[in-house]
Amino acid sequence: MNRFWSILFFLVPILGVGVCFLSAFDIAPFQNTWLPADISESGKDIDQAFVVVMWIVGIVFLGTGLILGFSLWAHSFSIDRKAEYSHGNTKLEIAWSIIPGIILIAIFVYQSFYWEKQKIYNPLELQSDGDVTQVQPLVRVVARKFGWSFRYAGVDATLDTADDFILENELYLPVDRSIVLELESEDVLHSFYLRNLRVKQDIIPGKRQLVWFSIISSKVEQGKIYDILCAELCGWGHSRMNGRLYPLAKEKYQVFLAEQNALQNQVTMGGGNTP
Ligand SMILES: [Cu+2]
Repeated sequence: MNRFWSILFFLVPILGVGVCFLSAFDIAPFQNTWLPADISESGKDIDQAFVVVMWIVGIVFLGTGLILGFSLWAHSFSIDRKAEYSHGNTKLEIAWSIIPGIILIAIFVYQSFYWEKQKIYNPLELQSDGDVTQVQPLVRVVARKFGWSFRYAGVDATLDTADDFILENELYLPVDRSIVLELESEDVLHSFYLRNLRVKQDIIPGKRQLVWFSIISSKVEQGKIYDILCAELCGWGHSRMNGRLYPLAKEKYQVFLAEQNALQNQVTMGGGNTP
C-alpha cells in the first residue's frame, strides 16, 4: 500500500512532461495549445529562448521527480527496518547550489541579447536629412479599469497635436516597420499584452513606458484580428479588458489615418468636441 504513493509521485513528472511534449508537437488531444501564432520580427528569438528554458526546467523537473519517486519506492515503510538519521552531504549540497547558479548565469547571458533588443535600445530611423533619430511613438495606449484607449498621432505622426484622434479598444497598426507605443495607466497596475507579438509590459500608474516591435506582413493572416489583453489582475472587470489589433498594410494605414482625419474634421465643423 505504501508503494501506491511512490507511483503517484512518479506520475506527476511523467504526466507533466508528457502533456508538455504532446502540446509542443501538436499531438491529440493537445493540438493548438502551445504558443500562439507569432507575427512579430523578434518573436522567433523570444520563442527560442522560451523553448530553451522549458527544456532545462523540464529535464530538471523530470530528474528530480524520478529521484523522489524512486526514493519513495525503494525506501517505503517496512516494520523490520530502523530509520536512519542523516547529517546530509556537504559536497552534494555545494554541487546542487553551484550547478543551478551556473545554469542561471548562462540563461542570463544567453537571453540578454534579446532583452537588449526588446527593452533597452529604442529602434532608430533614418531621417531625410541624413540624421538618425529614435522612432517616435505612433500611439499612446491609456489603460483604465476596464478598457484601452488608443490616442493616435494622426497624419503628422506626432502625439499631442490637433490631428490626434482616439479610438476605444481598437488598435490599427502598419506592418513592416518599427512601431513604438507609449503606455500609461489612469488608475491601477495593468499589463499590456500582445501575445502574437510576444509583447507583455506592465503599466505602472504615473510612469510613461515605451514598447516597440515590428509586425511582419508575411506572418499576418489576411483579415485576422488579433487580441489585446490585460495580463495583470486589475479588478472585477479584468477579464473584459480586451482590445483588438488590426495589422494594416502601409498604404491602408495612410488611408485609415486620412479617413479618421476627415471624420474628426466633420465632427469639429458640426460643433462636436475633438478628442
Ligand atoms: Cu487587467
